[in-house]
Amino acid sequence: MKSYEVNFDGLVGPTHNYGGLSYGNVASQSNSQQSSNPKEAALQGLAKMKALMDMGFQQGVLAPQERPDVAALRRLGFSGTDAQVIERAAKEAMPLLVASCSASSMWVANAATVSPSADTADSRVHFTAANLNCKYHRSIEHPTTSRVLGAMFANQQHFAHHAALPAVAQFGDEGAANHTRFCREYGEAGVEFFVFGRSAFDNRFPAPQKYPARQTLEASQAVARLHGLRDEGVVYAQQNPDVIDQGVFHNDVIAVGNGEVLFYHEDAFLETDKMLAELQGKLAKVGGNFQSVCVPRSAVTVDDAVRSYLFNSQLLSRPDGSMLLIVPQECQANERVWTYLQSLTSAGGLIREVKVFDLKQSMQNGGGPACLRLRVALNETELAAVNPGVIMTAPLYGSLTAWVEKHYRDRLSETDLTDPQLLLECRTALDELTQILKLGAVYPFQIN
Ligand code: SUG
Repeated sequence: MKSYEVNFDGLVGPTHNYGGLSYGNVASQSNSQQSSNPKEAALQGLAKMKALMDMGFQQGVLAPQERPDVAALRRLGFSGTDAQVIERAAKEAMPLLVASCSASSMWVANAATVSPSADTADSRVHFTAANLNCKYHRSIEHPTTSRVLGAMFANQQHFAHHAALPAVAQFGDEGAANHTRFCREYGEAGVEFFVFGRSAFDNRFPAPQKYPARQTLEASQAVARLHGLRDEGVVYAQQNPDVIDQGVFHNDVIAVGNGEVLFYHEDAFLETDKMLAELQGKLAKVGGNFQSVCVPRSAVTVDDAVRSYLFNSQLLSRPDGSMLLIVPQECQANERVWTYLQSLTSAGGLIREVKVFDLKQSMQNGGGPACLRLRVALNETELAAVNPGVIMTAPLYGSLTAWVEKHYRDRLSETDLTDPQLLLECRTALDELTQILKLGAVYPFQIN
């Protein structure tokens, strides 16, 4: 049976803004307070989805969330009508209002961890929503994420959904951004690679000194257990704490994998040789030939990687077996990174082509091409069981573009977030979106 890697991209929400909310994420910190352009952000994301679809890849779309999250503000003690809740939060606790307005659910690589059916004990595709509890503005995403994923992958015969892990730092889980899967064919058993930043219970693992390590070993292990993965099909590795302290807040900022290939920076991991040997050995047991492409620090520094998002790229398999790398424009702007990419593609290795996308609106918050997509490997039967409303087609691209043009503002500053009208605009837009994507009622305002 045929199998595919389907990229579900997060549609940027109408409140996309630069809140400076993510300590440890250099771009989020340095662009704080700038005004944003939500319309441009959403159109840039849609253009990437359309381009990948046009290149013949399977492409889906994941809906944004209701913001400002008035229910979250109510849980923090703000009361009255929705407009009063927003006005009171604006007056008394602006940082909480900003957090409740974040469109951060667009970075769907953090929405969940997904294990394909070929890896799991019950042969279903498993999803665990990420608790994202390192940052308040992200910790409020998972209830709606679970409902949206439930509406997209609604067939219980093929899809199993797990609630987010307990919402404490010891189980900090950032989803697929710290998870990669190696395999020969997408429909065959593979090796799932979990990268953690620290251990919550075992102090033999070093931790970063400056910035938070968002993913714990214990969270990754819990996800592997929930998904029913075999020990032989799992490899855990620790991210180098020094690179976390240089702004590598997720593993997908310093490494990307696909098929049998891991593309990574020399400084990405601890005990790299041991890790590579384990990946090689375990993939060989399921018939795969693990290959790695290491980018030396002499060619590209960690700082270059953080600024350009070279590794936050999409590594895609083409029908002839070669690979294509989807990178953000910032890679072209960095001379060392661009020189490296030229030599990589001309070397005649596996990665033959680089395609550049303008994702500046998302990049300014630390979200590149890979952050914007959640990969779900599906066989033909499973793909047919996905809600067809969320699979990208030319007409859907047209509808979504028109929807963005109709509902989104082209400028948003912090003061605009205090305007209760923004909530109404967002709800009107999302109500229409659930009809376009055939999701049913998934948002708090549609349910309560
Ligand atoms: O969690 N930025 C996100 C970026 C997530 C990128 N995802 C992956 N690497 N997979 C984060 O730090 C910034 C929001 C703001 O500052 O307004 C933010 O949440």
